[in-house]
Amino acid sequence: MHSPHDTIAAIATAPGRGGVGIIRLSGTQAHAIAERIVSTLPPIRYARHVPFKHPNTGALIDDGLCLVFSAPHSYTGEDVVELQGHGGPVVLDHLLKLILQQGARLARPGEFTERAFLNGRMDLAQAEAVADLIDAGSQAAAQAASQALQGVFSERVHRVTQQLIALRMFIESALDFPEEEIDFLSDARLITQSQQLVDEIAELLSETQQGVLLREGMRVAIVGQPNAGKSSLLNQLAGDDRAIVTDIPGTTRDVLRAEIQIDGLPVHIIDTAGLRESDEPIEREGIRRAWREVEQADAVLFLQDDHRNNPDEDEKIRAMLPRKHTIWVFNKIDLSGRPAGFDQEKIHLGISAKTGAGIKELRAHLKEIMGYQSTEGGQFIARRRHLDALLGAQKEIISAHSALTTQSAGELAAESLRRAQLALDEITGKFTADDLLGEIFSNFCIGK
Ligand SMILES: Nc1nc2c(ncn2[C@@H]2O[C@H](COP(=O)(O)OP(=O)(O)OP(=O)(O)O)[C@@H](O)[C@H]2O)c(=O)[nH]1
Ligand SMILES: [Mg+2]
Repeated sequence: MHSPHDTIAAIATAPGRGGVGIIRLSGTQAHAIAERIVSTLPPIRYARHVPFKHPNTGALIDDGLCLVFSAPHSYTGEDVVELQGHGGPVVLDHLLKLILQQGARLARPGEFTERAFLNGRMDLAQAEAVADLIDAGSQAAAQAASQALQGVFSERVHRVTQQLIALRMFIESALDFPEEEIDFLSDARLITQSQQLVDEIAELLSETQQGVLLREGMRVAIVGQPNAGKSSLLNQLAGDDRAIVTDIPGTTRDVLRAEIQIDGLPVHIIDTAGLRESDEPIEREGIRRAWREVEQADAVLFLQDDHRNNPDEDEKIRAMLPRKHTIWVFNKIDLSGRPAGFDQEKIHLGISAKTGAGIKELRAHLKEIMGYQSTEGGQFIARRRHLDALLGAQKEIISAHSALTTQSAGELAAESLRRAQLALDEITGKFTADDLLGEIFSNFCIGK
């Protein structure tokens, strides 16, 4: 078993060749082990250029900067050393091997950050933001991850928690005086506080939803009859010849994906096999997969050929589509003459996957249906896990509010608030199961 007291080491820079390669050590033995490699450690927090030598033979392996940090003032909160040498895989591996021979253990993925969390250097939401910053797929996502890392999200959760505790204490003190309980509980201040809490959690939820969107993006499936122009639309949106386009119906058999960005929001566009009756096994499998994508999508583009249409078939497909965000898109308007963009009722959208007409409106609409606002500076990144915890807390807060307002049931309200608090604590990791922690950190890269 790995002990939290082991000294751990890993190459912190990306694998492959690079100008600089960094090895990081953390733990009680970090200073002693590094000293055997660099002979004399530089003073704490001073960069010094030193030779890196074999501890037994004294042979020169590399040279570079050595940086020393002392607990608790380091990333992990432990003694830390960074050796910054040349970024070649052979030399870094050699150095790492020597460090491991001196008693360090190879760090697991995310173990440095896990230690930072366990040592109270950051809370769980901030630790997750470290990974999200590294994995960010767009500038907007990176910016939002950086906000969460600074603690913007945690601070918001903390504020709601404080409000919740204040309300809970108010109610619990009322319960201690049963003869006055009813008066206490109908106190206008109490109701106002409880209402504020309901509003506050709703606001936090909607900001968190935006944060999850920025991290995960939105899934948009394109479906329709063969030859409607689905693959052409994928190519048009991706700005690339991603999918094969021919005038043969049934060209696309498999599911194809392209990732695009709309104002920094990642959008996964999914092209599918044309929907029709078919006896051909490969095509049937493609159609089955198309329906699976429809189920998982956040929005569906139901594409119809506006030039050579086949309304009966389209009607059959329409009847099977889910009610969720389905956009009726009429393609090939360069042939049919329909105007580009939405009609008056904002139900039918005319586009041409060939000329690009109407595509701007389509992009704007996708952004709109996800409720995504791109300009907010304070937006933080978030995960589905956070959203689930907030939804759980919201449910409890709403039942507490109704217990207070409609039944004057203080005990019920207090119990709901207690459960809401536990749900909120899961976000920052004050109260989180070990296996969840393991799952979160194992998704990090090694060396972070
Ligand atoms: N004029 C015109 N032709 C288009 C447009 N979009 C697609 N086409 C043509 O329509 C034919 C079918 O296009 P695809 O993109 O392959 O259609 P699909 O829906 O992917 O077809 P399957 O994969 O067979 O289901 C091709 O010949 C395209 O060039 C358009 O907006 N205008
Ligand atoms: Mg196709």
